[in-house]
Amino acid sequence: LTQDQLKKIAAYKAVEFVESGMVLGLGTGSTAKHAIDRIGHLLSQGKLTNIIGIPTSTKTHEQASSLNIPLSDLDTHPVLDLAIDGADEVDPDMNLVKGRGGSLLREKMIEGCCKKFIVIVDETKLVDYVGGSGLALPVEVVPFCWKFTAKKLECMFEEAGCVAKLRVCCENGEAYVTDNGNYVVDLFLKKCIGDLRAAGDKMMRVVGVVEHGMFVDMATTLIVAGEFGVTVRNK
Ligand code: DER
Repeated sequence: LTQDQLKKIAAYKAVEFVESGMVLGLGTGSTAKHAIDRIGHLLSQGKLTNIIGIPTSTKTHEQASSLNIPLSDLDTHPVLDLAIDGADEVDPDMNLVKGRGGSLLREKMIEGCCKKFIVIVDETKLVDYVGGSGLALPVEVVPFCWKFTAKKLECMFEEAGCVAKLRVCCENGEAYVTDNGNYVVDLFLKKCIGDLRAAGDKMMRVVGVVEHGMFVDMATTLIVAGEFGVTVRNK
């Protein structure tokens, strides 16, 4: 099975938890895309009714609109029944790294308001500890003096061998701009940063930081698709 087929299996499994009448947080990324496609299909078949979607990005908003999923926002629905979203990394305590798709702020806002947050991944996303994969730990920052903010973050996690890099659009080398008009500084860590909540709180004290991509103690259910099948684990 390819990675995308595994993502689809995990996504479809998560949609089994969707009930008619729910207000749903719709995630962003290639795994969540499969879940949104599935929800749209079940709505078109009348197998699901009265669903309201709260999209976590303009990209998801466009996909859900094209599938005729009724959409709304947090101002209208401050409490959601269920959110389904992917993740870049998942540790044994179901803490996540998210944001490599650039949508972490709206994802964290929306997924923080859900009674249930189902994370859907293929097995390659499982890690022993967050930030240890050597891949990006995204931090959304204001564009104003982003270098100053990036340097502050780099120094803050010096003992973890932190290197901060501005995320650029591959095409033109320009800074990537989020749906919220901010930049993303990716932190590359060589060692574990210890207590994730404490590390996240430290990051948030840097004034130019808007939000970080560690989702600590937010997921309630983890669905993993691997070569030996799909597992569902509740927190
Ligand atoms: O950017 C994000 O937060 C995405 O949800 C990401 O974490 C998962 O993306 P993927 O499903 O394309 O791997």
